[in-house]
Amino acid sequence: MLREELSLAVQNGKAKDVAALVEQGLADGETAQNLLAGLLDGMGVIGEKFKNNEVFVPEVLIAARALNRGTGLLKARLVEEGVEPLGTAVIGTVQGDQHDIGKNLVKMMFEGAGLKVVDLGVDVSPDDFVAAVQEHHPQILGMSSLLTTTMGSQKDVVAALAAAGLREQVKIMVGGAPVTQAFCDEIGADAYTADAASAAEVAKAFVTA
Ligand code: B1M
Repeated sequence: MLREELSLAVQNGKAKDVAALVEQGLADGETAQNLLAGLLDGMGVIGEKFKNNEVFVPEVLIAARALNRGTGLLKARLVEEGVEPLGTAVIGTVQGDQHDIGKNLVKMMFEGAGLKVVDLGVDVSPDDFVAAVQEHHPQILGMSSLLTTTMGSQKDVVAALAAAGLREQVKIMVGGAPVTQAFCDEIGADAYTADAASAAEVAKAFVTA
């Protein structure tokens, strides 16, 4: 019941209601894990609707803000309960590219799917992607490019990972408006998805395989 209420509050982007429900749940002795499940259910529904063009970027951002309010309150308790993230993803917008709205959506959807995300931000060089893989040992490396002039940097990152002997340690996911499945295949990445919700589904499948 509370799980459904939490899910609906996230879907409706009601951050205050999410906070109140989480606090009520914790006071009533609910586990943080169960409360988190309600939050993730809500983001799952939004992700699906976003994919089907039933909701758009603003609704996703508002739902994500509500989700983050809830996970912020649960963080300490989840650590106490020993809840581990499903896996880790390092993501960033490639070198020369400042666009981050799509990348931020991917981050939110990844977090909504239960992944820990290390966000490298924008204008990330191949060396910085490599360093992040060495430091965080992610299962997933996600790159976003919005410019035809920067998408080639995704290829450089794949090559830099190979040169560092790290290529087989991560699944490389690519996306962004000019990126296509054919380009993904050409540069030797592991997955292309057209939208953030599909990216989260694929990432979850990779880490739970
Ligand atoms: Co720029 N821009 N921009 N821009 N901008 C575009 C991309 C452009 C198509 C506009 C146009 O000319 N029609 C064009 C690119 C042309 C091209 O290369 N083919 C362009 C240009 C040229 C430029 C500048 C060069 C302009 C200039 O200065 N002359 C400049 C470049 C700066 C730089 O990066 N070095 C520039 C700057 C900017 C702003 C800073 C003003 C701003 C960015 C603000 C920001 O991001 N914080 C901006 C914006 C907002 C846009 C448009 C209008 C919107 C992009 C966007 O956020 N879309 C865009 C035109 C348009 O698309 N209508 C445009 C919404 C977002 C949710 O979509 O990021 O595609 P998107 O993400 C999608 C999918 O692609 C996917 O998931 C999301 C949906 O769920 N996805 C992934 C994204 N990453 C993924 C990763 C994955 C999987 C899926 O796996 C890891």
